[in-house]
Formats: sequence, structure tokens, C-alpha cells
Amino acid sequence: MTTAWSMGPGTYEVPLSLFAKNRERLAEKLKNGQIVVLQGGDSINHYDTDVEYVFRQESYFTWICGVREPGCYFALDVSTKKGHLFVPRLPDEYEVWMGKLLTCQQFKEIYGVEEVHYVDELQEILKQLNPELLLTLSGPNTDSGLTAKEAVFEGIDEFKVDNEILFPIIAELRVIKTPEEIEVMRYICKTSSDAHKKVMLYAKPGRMEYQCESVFLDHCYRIGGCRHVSYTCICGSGDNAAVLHYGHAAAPNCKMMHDGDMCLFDMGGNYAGYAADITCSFPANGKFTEDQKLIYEAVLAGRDAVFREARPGVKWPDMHLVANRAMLEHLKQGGLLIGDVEDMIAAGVNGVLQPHGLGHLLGLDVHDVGGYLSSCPERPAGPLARLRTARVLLAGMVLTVEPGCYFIPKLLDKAQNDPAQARFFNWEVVNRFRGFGGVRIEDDVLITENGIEDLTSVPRTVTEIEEFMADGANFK
Ligand SMILES: [Mn+2]
Repeated sequence: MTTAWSMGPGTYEVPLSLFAKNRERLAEKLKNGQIVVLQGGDSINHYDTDVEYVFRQESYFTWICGVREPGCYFALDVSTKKGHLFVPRLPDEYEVWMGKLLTCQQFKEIYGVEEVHYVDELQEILKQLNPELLLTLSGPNTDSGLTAKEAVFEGIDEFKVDNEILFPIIAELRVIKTPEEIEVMRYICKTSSDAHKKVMLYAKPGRMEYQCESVFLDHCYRIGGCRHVSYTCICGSGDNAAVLHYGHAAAPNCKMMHDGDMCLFDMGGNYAGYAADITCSFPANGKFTEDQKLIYEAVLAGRDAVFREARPGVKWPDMHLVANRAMLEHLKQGGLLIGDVEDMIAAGVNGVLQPHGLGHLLGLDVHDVGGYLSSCPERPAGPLARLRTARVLLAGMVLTVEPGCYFIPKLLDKAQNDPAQARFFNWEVVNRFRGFGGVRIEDDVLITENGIEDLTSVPRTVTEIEEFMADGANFK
């Protein structure tokens, strides 16, 4: 019997008990007579061709069983607590192209589930289990605006089906990580941190942004066994560092890094479905100018303030403001801003410099589910509406803390033309920073019983970064 999954020597052994525990937690919240039915992801072709994207499993499906193949279903019978995996019955000739096809018995051993059948037996097996109610998954993803894909199969209309009960329960369970899940996240954060450190040592004027991306991908995959990263790598240098989602098709990390550029690299690996999401900002040449140091340390002050105050019971919007206040105060001391910090926040100056929220839940999705469940505080109106959650922190949550300060031409122009905001900026100084780009510092943190644990491990202070980039030879 297999007890764990890994990508081989040196990579993390994910215990199958992680998924069994998730099923147990879910069954505890449901009633006898109910059967959960989830449909896994399908393989997707590139347009009309026979080339497929590298498969990524749907996240709820990973959470419940860890199955990595496309075209599967999973049923959890609450009465017996048994898991039933349904795999596609592939034609014999597939063996020629895909290698030996696994038997149901082999699937059972690989994934440690109680029963395995073929998808074409789904209706029959469910009938035998004689459920009072099938629970399918349907609910909004409040980050994308899309909806979880509800299981459908031939003959489902012969059952009584409810698609509302399951979603809030399973989404909430995903928010609180088990010790087993935390260990996987610790691994992917460590792997991604090491990859960032390699990039910092590689980066220098004359090299291309995408070459840095490549170093990151190489470390995550070759050393960490990560076939995927969690999102498209953002490798902005110079003024590109102010483009929040740089790296897209029209701007594929294709600028040369120059002497005097700040780099803002936001990249995170993915292992067993679990995501890291880390940003490092540093000077391309390894040595901060006074201006770069000012902006960097303002953002770092915001991050450190959150690290001091985040713990169970505090509200995430309050943490956002804690970070903003510390950053604005630092920028005021540095001569960039003028006036009272609370007045600045009332006028929306924080949103000019950091147009995004402080961070988000992290897990099987990089913007993880559960930010705005119906049982949680609603999305704030006004300037805090961009926050991906307004929840009160709980032990076992994993979130990103990612304050930033950017010089985005469009937002600066708007502020300069708005008397209510313009009066807080020392424009002579601010205009010197046009073209500077920006700084973001993003850590992945676990909320513990009395504070936080930082799962990220990269050089963070100005001194740490300069020393590391000057002499990282000890880093392996
Ligand atoms: Mn993030």
C-alpha cells in the first residue's frame, strides 16, 4: 500500500493521510444519508489541435482525494465515511501511447481510497449506496467571479440533488489548514524562497527579465519537483515594476535589466496542488540608492507592522490599514508626503501608492477560496473594496502579506489633478520617482495561536539583500 506521494528523492513526501483527513473533516460536518459527488478536471486541448495543456487538477478535487488524473469523479459516502473514486475506462489501445493502463486495484493503492470503479459505473454504484441526497458543489469564486463546476453525469436526474449545502462547508474547511497541509505549504514556500534567492544571485544589469524567470522555474522544477508554478511569473524591472500584472502575453518579461533598475519579482511554485506566492524587490545591481532604500524601507515598515500585529481575532482590513499607515509615515519622514497620515488615508492617498489589498488567503489556489463566504464579513465598500477578504483571522489560516508602493503614471496624474489628494504629495520629490517602478514585499504566513509564522525565507532588509547579492556564495 502506498502511503505517500512525491516527485522522488529530495522532494516532499505528501502523506495520503492528508486527503483522508480532509474527507474525515468533511464527513463530520454532513449527515448520514448524504453523498458528496465531485467531478474532477478534464484535459483541455489547445484550440482545435490534439495538443493538450499540461493537466492541472481542480482544487476541490485535489483537496478531497489528491487524484492527479483528468476525467475522474469522487463520491464520499457520509454514512460509511468511505471514499469512492471513479476513473475513466480507457480503451486498450491507449497502452500503445500512454503506457500500461492502471487497474482499479492499482488506483486504490496509489491514492489510498476505499473503493475504485469506472466512471461508466457511477450511476449504478450510487444507486447501490442508496443515498437520501447527493451533494454537489456550486458556488461563487469571489476572486474570479466564476463558479465552481458542478458534477454532472448521465442519470443524475434519478437522484435527489442539492447544490447549496456543500459549498460553504467545504470552502470553509479549505480556509483552515491541517498540520499535514501546513507541512506541504512549508515545503513549497521553502522551495520558492530558495528559487527567489537563486534569481537574486543571477540577476544583474545586462540580463533579461525572462532569464530570471527561467532560473526560478528551473529551481522549482529541477530541485523542488514542481511541475507547475502557481501563476504566471511577474518579473518587472525598472518602470515595469509598477505594472501590477506584468508578465502577460503582451509584456512577457522581455526587458533587459539596467544599472539603477529596481526589480520586482513575484513568483511562486506549486507542489501537490499547494501554492506559494512570494515577491522579492531588489536593485538589479545589488546596491540600493538612497531613493530605492527610502521606498523599500517604507514598504518593509508596513510589512513589519503587520507581522507585529497579526494574530487570531484581528480583522484583515485593519491589518491593511496598519500596513498603509506605517508606509505613509515612513514616506512622510522621507520627504515624499506632507501632512497628517490619517488625513492622507481619509483622502485615499494610500490607494494611489498601493492600489491593491494587503494580501489574500493562500492554499490550493493562489487566491484561495473562502474570502467572502456568506458567514463572513462582506466586502467593504469604498477604498477597501479591493481586499480579497475582510475576515477576522483564525489560527490555521495561511495568507500572503504583500504591501507595496508603486509609481503608476495614471494614478499619479489623477492624484496631481485632484486637489483633495494633491496637497499631501511633495511633487518636486514625487516627480523624481516617475519611472522608478515600484516595490512589493510579499511573504506567505501562517496564523498561529498567538501571532504569525513566516513560511517565507529570503533576504528582507536592505543590509540582508546587499550582503546576499554581494556574497551569496554560501548559498546552495
Ligand atoms: Mn499574492
